[in-house]
Amino acid sequence: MTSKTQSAAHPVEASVAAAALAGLSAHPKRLPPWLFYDEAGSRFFEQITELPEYYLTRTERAILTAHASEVIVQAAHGQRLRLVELGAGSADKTRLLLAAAVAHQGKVLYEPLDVSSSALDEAKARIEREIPGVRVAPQILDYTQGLDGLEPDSPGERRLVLYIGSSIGNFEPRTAERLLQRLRAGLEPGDSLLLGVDLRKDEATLLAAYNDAAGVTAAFNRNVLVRLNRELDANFNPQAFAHRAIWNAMESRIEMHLESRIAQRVRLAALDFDVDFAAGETIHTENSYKYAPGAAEAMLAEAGFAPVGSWTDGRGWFAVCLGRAE
Ligand code: AVI
Repeated sequence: MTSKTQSAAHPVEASVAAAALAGLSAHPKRLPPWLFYDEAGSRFFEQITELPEYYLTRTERAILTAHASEVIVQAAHGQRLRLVELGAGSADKTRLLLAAAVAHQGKVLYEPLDVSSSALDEAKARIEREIPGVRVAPQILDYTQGLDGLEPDSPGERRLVLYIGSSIGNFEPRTAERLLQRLRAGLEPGDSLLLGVDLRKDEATLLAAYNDAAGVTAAFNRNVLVRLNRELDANFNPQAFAHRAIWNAMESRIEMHLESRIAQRVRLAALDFDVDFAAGETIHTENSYKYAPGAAEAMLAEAGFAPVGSWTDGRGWFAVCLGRAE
């Protein structure tokens, strides 16, 4: 967990302070994407998932609607299954898998892992109310550090870890590989991992998904500056930064940036730190990697998960891959 230090005005989250200081001192400037997800940012993200241009969520949901039972049967492999989710639950998509697990084995234990207890409490109340047969046991855990801290499987039980929603795509390939290896190290042979990844497709479709007509993604991107204003007593004018989404074909990723419309100096008072922007200078706020067909399966295999199944939609836009720990 992050520690808090005091500033004159209010407590400053040390991880936020460190990320802002390092990122805004770097060349080119950058901020890590986890900074998006304060309360307002999480709300913007929920709105993004419903945008007409943001095909990811509805495409993955369609895949799971068609194949949830198959996923559960394959993962269970004749044993009782227990579901762990990295993140506090992707709402209706998780629900499809939980309902399939209840249909398959009567009752199921569901353990969402997150760093924030409020997101977990909400997930627990909602899911237990809506799907009888599911017992929710939330765990406050930073899964990027591995799964130590989870109870081991009971005899006759297997674990299915859900890492859906293309969340892995926000990590650099090396970091993503290391994360999968860490997850594998925390599992027993026979346990499995379900990975949802976004696939490469035509540039116009990709760009539209990250540059929607209603401007929700732009607001999501700029919200990081609003957060720094609040938490670090900064004086960013968010409207003085343009939202930019670009397709980097070499790296196979969508990049999000905030581009300074003018030459300006911004003060982060809680850090006693001033930062200068030239007109047109950018802050790189996010990468969203798009995988070639077969790449996610290869990455799973590399981390020690044997391929069990891989499902996609009719257009081949998104893939959900199941790997079993060997
Ligand atoms: C959370 N993650 C998978 C989203 C993505 O598509 O990379 C975050 C996002 N950024 C802009 N729109 C959505």
